[in-house]
Amino acid sequence: MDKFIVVGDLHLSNKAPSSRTDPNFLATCQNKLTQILEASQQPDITALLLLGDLFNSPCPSYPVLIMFITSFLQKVGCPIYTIVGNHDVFSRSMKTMERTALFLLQSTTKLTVISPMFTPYVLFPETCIYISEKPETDKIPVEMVHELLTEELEFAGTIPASDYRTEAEIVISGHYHPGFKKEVNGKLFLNPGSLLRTNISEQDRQPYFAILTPKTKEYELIEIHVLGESTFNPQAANVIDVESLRTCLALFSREQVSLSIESLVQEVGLQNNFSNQVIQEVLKRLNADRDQVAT
Ligand SMILES: [Mn+2]
Repeated sequence: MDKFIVVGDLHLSNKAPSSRTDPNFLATCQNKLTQILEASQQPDITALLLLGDLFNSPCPSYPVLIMFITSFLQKVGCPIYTIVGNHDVFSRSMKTMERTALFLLQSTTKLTVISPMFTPYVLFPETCIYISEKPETDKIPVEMVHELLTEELEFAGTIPASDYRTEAEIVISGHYHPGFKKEVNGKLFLNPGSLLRTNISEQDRQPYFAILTPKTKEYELIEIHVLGESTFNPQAANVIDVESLRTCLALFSREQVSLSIESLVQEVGLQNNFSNQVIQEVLKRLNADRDQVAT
């Protein structure tokens, strides 16, 4: 029977978010991946599904890439599939895909990116996994999506599971870091939550990954071992999250955009749960740059 390991956003990086105190954040990332790797070695696991945002930026540093390839991609025995998250490409544009680490990995490792550009869908003995096309099949359709799907309407921009139109029997989603699970008219919605806690607001959240059996719609949430609350610095709640700021700037700075930069920054800030303080600081710095160019 098909059995998948389902993992939420990874956000791998060698720089710890400023609210975290990990002495070696890359080692923290590797520790989490090792727990996934060990679970994937169970004999009945058919595939490993990653729900996007593999890295914190479209082009992570080489130490991050090397760790991910040698400690994880090369060691996992089953097929690995992912979808494109908003952190995986620049300006949310698939046109920038060729400049990203995801493109490098799907060209050189066993990682397969399920996307209309590359692989419309994948067939397993009982299950098909797809992202945006309805495959001609009688298998159990499982949709992978990187959208702000939530149990109920949480804030502007979130999509309650009951409003989501899909042909799938099971929708597994990333992007919304707290995660959720819900059944709507017999369809299962499952988001195991992000693997790494990147914001101090998440310090009390227990990260999980899931083992899903599509045929029975059964799943098990497995706890990821964490180091505890000492991982976070409570003082950091009152300071600007420098890493979020860098990420927010990096996602836009290389692209030509025709819309107002203010509205785009607001949007990316909201979508990524950046604090208002970070958003305002990004706008201030962008305006300062603009003033400098003008003078
Ligand atoms: Mn994310």
